[in-house]
Amino acid sequence: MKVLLISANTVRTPYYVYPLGLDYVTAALSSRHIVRIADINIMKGMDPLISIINDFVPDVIGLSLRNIDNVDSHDTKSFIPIYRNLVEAIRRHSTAAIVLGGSGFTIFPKKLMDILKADYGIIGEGERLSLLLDAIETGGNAAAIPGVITGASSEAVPAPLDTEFHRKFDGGAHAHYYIARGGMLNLQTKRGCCYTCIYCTYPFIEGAEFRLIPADEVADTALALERAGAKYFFITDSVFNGSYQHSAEVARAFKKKGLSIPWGAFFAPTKPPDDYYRVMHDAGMTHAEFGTESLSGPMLAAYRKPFSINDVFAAHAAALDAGLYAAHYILLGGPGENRDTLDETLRNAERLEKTVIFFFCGIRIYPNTRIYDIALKEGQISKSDDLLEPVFYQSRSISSEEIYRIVADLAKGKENWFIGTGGSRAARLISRLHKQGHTGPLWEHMIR
Ligand code: B12
Ligand code: SF4
Repeated sequence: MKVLLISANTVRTPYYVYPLGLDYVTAALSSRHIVRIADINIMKGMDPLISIINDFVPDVIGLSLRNIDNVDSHDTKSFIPIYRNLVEAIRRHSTAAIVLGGSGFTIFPKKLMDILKADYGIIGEGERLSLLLDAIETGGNAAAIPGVITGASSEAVPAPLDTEFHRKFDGGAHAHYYIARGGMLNLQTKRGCCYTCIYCTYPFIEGAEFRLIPADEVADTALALERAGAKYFFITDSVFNGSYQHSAEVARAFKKKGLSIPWGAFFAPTKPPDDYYRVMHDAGMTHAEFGTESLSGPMLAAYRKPFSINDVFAAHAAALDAGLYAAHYILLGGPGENRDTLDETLRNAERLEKTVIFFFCGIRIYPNTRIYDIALKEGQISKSDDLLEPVFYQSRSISSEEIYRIVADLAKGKENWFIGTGGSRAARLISRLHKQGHTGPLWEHMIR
């Protein structure tokens, strides 16, 4: 069969993100299929896509839906209209079966099937497209494949793959588009997350257990990114240090194989083993992005974070001692947030030295999370709300507007405190620096 895989993502802030998921989907498809990738980010308007469709005449078109909205409680942008236009244009020029997939799709499968009138969807890992193609070819029962949803079938919980998964990275023109715009590519070392933070979709999207990619295989892929011209890569794992042992093995494999480009990852600020961050730094790591979320004891407990305030300071100090840049993400306004917990977080944030802090004022409520159940119980949402249009949790004791005002006031004059990812001002700055040849996420320039 001829399969056209389209990355529908057009978001370029905080920076361009290479559509990693499609490398995995492609790798899983049998060589008897002819597969092409089209990336909407690279195209000017719809005409180039229509030309590809007319030339290639695909039997199946897979659409990767990564982002649903920008998750900004004060300036919400939905990407659904872009996807709707895209599907309408495809339908005008092709009779191919349309299959939806991707992390955004996985959070809202049924609703997106309804809106986009697709033929099939794959909830969770898209490697199962291989089984779906077999079913389409042979007239088999597609709806019986785990994770596959059809217009008629009901929503299912994504069952994590019980097979290995591999990446097919060819380093061609597609990768070069991203390399030319900031030099950044991305890398996965494992899937899943075993923690249970109340607001988080990642265990639902990727599974609740870590599934590790062998360290040597990860390092070989990292080398392939470097050879293709990447100047930096970001590790997309939910939490890189979720397994201290595996992440250290990966870092050692980078070093052993002679990787020379810098890289960064998301970390949980749990108390690290001795020398952990030195091992990371020795292997070329430069940026640690900590998912700290709060610096108030009661709020860390309410969010079910697997660390304490002391752990945060210990992890921060260890990262700095090792010579790394450290940033913290803070999520304000969850269940139990009040003026005291907010003040505690802000006071402690002021004590974090040599860092950049990104404050998010308002937690988006996603289905299949604990905060969804809390919001339901509190009457903030009802079972019929589909939440595709973002709804942000409201603490009973302090409004998100008040939180925003207090943080914005305090952030004035602090060059290293940002609301959200810094909005269009930060995005313009990053884009300018990337054009000047700087590489990486660039927040190190704001460290104070
Ligand atoms: C890493 C990450 C980032 C990093 C990316 C760094 C980098 N250089 O790659 C950073 C921090 C920059 C980032 C930024 C943003 N992110 Co982000 N990010 C993630 C994260 C944790 C992993 C994404 C990833 O690469 N996964 C690994 C790859 C291999 O998996 P995958 O792409 O999902 O593909 C698999 C399946 O989805 C499926 N699949 C994919 N495509 C297709 C296509 C077909 C046809 C099929 C069948 C299947 C399929 O198969 C693949 C293999 O199994 C996800 C959460 C998560 N755990 O998924 C959020 C996530 C995608 N991000 C999200 C958001 C919102 C954003 C931002 C918009 C936030 C913001 N306001 O700045 C920006 C957008 C950036 C951009 N330019 O697009 C949301 C999207 C949901 C939503 N509400 O829209 C997610 C889901 C997190 C969440 N809140 O739940 N992000
Ligand atoms: S917030 Fe991080 S540590 Fe917590 S469940 Fe999500 S990915 Fe795991």
